[in-house]
Amino acid sequence: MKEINVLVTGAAGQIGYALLTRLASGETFGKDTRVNLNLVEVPQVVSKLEGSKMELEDCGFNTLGEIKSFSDINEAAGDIDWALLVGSIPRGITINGKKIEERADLLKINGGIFTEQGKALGENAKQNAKILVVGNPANTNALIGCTHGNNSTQTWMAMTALDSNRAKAQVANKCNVEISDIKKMTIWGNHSPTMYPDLDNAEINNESVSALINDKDWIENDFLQIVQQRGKAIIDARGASSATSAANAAIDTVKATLSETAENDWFSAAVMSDGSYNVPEGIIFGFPLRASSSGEISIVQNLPISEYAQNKINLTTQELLDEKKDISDLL
Ligand code: NAX
Repeated sequence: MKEINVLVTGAAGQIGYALLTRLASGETFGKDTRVNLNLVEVPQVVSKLEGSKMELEDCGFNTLGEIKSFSDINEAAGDIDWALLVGSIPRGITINGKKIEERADLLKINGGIFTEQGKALGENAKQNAKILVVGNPANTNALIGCTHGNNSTQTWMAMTALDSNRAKAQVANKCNVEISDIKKMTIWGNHSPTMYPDLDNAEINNESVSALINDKDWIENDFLQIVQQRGKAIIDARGASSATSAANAAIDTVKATLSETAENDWFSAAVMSDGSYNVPEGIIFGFPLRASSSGEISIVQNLPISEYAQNKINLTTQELLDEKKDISDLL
């Protein structure tokens, strides 16, 4: 059997719980690949990982390799092929008697975590490691991690696949088609309510989804609002944030990079901007992406962008530039 080493931070959290079985079952990396898991948690919680380990063993997956628990990212990062950085400090938590509500405070606290994680992965993970940041604020956390990783052969991404899947679900409902009929969904920008899900360039049977729907009001109001606010709607209904769907999106992102992207499709994730589509370099931005057979990721070029879409892209760009300014001392 082949072997792959996967690191998951926040492994005892709710997304971590939903994620681990799907990483280990053979579904993600294939039935011929044994998955070694390095699970990382804060020291107060790390003992809970013993329970996750027992459950994984009890699943009886042939593909489950060695499971190790860590509270030190430097020890955990050795020889890692894939890192899923899920752990972060949520808005609303009280630290040293202060409730963390402001975006700037949240960015700074998480920035500290991602500085350390970036350094550890840059120095100790494999040279071709891929790193997916799920923990919010995901794009800016990834920017901090990537900067401190300082390793040009590793690939950092922030997750927008959940937004892409949410957009596809709404379109499938509206157009009465299967999810798999919907191709080329792009989430431009930040994983936040300013993200822009692009239906002009998404396709069903090679036809533009926005042309097919032909209902500007639904696209610009109902659809956009539902997708951008879906995370909040789930918190309101469930009393907890998205977990199964977030774990599923992380798995989708990993799988999307493991083989060459189909000619008639692409996938969504945020990567370091190289100036494509006039997005300033040096921010982690949601783009349409393709993977090559050797696992290299590139930004799909030359898509038409309407004036309406450009305005939305400008808004989400500005938000990421503002976030970058808030953490400039950490870069
Ligand atoms: P939980 O609070 O259930 O779990 C987070 C876990 O991370 C906790 O067990 C905590 O101890 C751990 N943790 C905190 N700091 C850590 C560190 N420095 N090293 C290792 N572990 C650490 O949250 P959960 O619902 O699992 O969500 C995790 C993150 O995903 C949150 O930041 C959340 O906002 C974010 N999300 C991102 C999404 C995306 O699409 N990018 C969607 C879902 C989710 O909201």
